[in-house]
Amino acid sequence: SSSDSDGLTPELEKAGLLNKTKIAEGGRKLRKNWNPSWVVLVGNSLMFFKDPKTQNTDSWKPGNSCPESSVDLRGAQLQWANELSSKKNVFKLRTVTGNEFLLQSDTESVIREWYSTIQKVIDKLDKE
Ligand code: I3S
Repeated sequence: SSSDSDGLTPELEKAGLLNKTKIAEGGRKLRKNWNPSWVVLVGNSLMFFKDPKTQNTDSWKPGNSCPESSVDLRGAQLQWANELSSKKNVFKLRTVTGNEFLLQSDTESVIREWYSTIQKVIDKLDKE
């Protein structure tokens, strides 16, 4: 990890571009709207920023702006969800508040790494 373990600054675990759609909000189903998203895993939070390629500024950079949305991973659940989409390499993230997201990459190794990294954070939080 790139940050100092001072116990105050959350550690950057992972960042990268994934396709994302929110499919439920507080347990209520939403219409899919897939978009590329710059996903950043820091500490206990998964943060979604606008795709840098669709932006004309550096405002997506963590520190320069707020994320579009942020997910608390405590108590969250991950599962592979290829049956929920015609796209391949899809998993579902469900938060304790009943928000559900699908995350997808055309590259299997990329989505597998995201899955296992997020799962490790969830497991760590479960033990606290
Ligand atoms: O699971 P669905 O509802 O078939 O998901 C597809 C639709 O949401 C579609 O939008 P419209 O129904 O508004 O045209 C999206 O464009 C597709 O991407 C969704 O399916 P995939 O299989 O890509 O997740």
